[in-house]
Amino acid sequence: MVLTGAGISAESGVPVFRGDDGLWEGHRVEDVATPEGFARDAETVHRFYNGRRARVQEVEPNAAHEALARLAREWSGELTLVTQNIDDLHERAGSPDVLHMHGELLKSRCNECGAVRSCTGDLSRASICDACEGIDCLRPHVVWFGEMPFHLQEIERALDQADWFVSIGTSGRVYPAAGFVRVAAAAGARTLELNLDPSEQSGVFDESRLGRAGELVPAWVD
Ligand code: BJW
Repeated sequence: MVLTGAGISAESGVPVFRGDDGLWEGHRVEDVATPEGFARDAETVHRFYNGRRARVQEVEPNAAHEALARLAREWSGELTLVTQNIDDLHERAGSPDVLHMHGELLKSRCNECGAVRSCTGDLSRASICDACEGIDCLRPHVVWFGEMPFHLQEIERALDQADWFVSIGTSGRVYPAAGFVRVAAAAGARTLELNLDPSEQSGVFDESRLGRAGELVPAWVD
C-alpha cells in the first residue's frame, strides 16, 4: 500500500499545506478547512478552493506520480494507492483506482441531495445543483477537519493485508492517515517513508529516506 500527501505534488507546482509558503500561510485553517468556517463565510471558502481548482488544472504530473503509475502497470502484485491529495495528478499520470481519502478538488457535492458532480470551474453561493436544483447548496467535494474521511473500510482492509506500507510526501500530522503506519506495522508490513524532511511519524517507520519525491520515488520503484 502506498499513501501519498502534498509533498508528492510539490514539484508539480502545487503548494504543500504546512511550513514557509504553505497553503495555510495567510489562511486560518479553521476558516477555510472546517464545516464551521464554511457555514460562517462560504464565499471566502469558495474563493480559496476556486483558486486552487484553477491552479491544479494548469500543472502536470511529475516523475513521482509517473513512477507510481508505472509500478501499478508493471508490478505483478496488488497495489493500493491512497492519497490525501485532492488534485488529480495520480490519475493524469495513469494510476488506476486511486482512493482519495480527503476528496477531490475537481468535484462538487450538494449539501442537500448529496449529488457529486464534476466541477472544473468556479463555485459560489449562486451555484445551482443540477440534481435537486437548489441554490447555495454546493460545496467542494473535500474532507474538512471534523469530517469523516472517505474509503476507510477499503483502506483498513488494505492496511491489514499489506506486505509493504510506503508513505510519500506527508508530514504525518493529520489523522487518521498519520496513524496508518502503526496499523500496517502491527499487521506485519514493512514500512518505508520517502519525504523531504523528517515527519511526525518518522520514528515509527522501519526506514526513512529523505529527499525530493521526484528523485526518491522513481529510484524506489525502479
Ligand atoms: C516533500 C516535498 C517534495 C515537501 N518531495 N516531500 C487523533 C486521532 C484521530 C483524529 C484526530 C486526532 N487528533 C485530532 C484529530 C482530528 C483531525 C486531526 O488530525 N487534527 C490534527 C491537526 C491533529 N482529523 C480529522 O478531523 C479527520 N477526520 C477524522 O478524524 O474523523 C474522525 C475519525 C476518527 C477515527 C478514525 C477515522 C475518522 C479529517 C481530516 C481532514 C483533513 N483535511 C485536509 C484538507 C483537505 C481539503 C484540502 O486539500 O483543502 O487534508 S487538511 C490538509 O492536511 C489536507 C491534507 O491532505 C492533510 C495532510 O497534509 P499533508 O499532505 O501531510 O501535507 P503537509 O503540508 O502537512 O506536509 C507535506 C510534506 O511533504 C512535508 O513533510 C514536507 O517535508 C514534504 N515535502 N516537498 C517529498 N518535493
